[in-house]
Amino acid sequence: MWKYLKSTSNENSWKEFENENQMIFWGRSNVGKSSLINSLAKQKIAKTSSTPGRTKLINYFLSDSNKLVIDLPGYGYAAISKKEQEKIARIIDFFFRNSKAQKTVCVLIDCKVGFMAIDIEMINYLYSLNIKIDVFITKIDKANQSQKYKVKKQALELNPEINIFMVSSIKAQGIEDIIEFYSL
Ligand SMILES: Nc1nc2c(ncn2[C@@H]2O[C@H](COP(=O)(O)OP(=O)(O)OP(=O)(O)O)[C@@H](O)[C@H]2O)c(=O)[nH]1
Ligand SMILES: [Mg+2]
Repeated sequence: MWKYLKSTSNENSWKEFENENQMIFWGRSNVGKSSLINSLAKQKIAKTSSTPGRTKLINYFLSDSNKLVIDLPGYGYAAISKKEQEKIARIIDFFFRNSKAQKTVCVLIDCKVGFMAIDIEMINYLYSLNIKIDVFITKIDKANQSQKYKVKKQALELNPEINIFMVSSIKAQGIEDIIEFYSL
């Protein structure tokens, strides 16, 4: 059984989890981060919404195998106030720059939309901090073959060795592969 640990906007919250091996979910707002966590957990443990900007805090969970899973607020959503966006960006940047924990950032990309300029910007930022990323292509239930092919190609152009997972949280496709690969 996965466990919900805490939701916080405290910029030092990560300090108590420094010894954990972390799996961090990040991506554009509304891409399906919280939904994927619920599918992996097989319970509604993370808050989701059809309105972008749902996750505003750093959310910590523990998987079945006691791996720390972190759900971050999404980026690229202009409709929350500039002040709030800046506050969120500052907390996330502080965390990425200072936490020395073993971490994999799973960058989620909507299969129908593909990589946008802001995704590339965030990925380059993570690379500049020497943080390893894997790519999760979401909402594959809504995409056609050519969209799937195109987004996979874009990911491989970024890095030919990158780990790519194709998922649908709604249809539970690709979920077991992720659980197995990350030993969740
Ligand atoms: N068709 C389809 N819709 C999905 C899938 N995963 C998520 N959604 C929908 O996408 C919307 C956003 O999902 P969330 O999981 O809240 O997205 P998020 O990335 O956590 O968004 P923020 O917290 O705002 O950053 C919801 O309406 C979900 O039902 C999927 O696999 N397929
Ligand atoms: Mg969310």
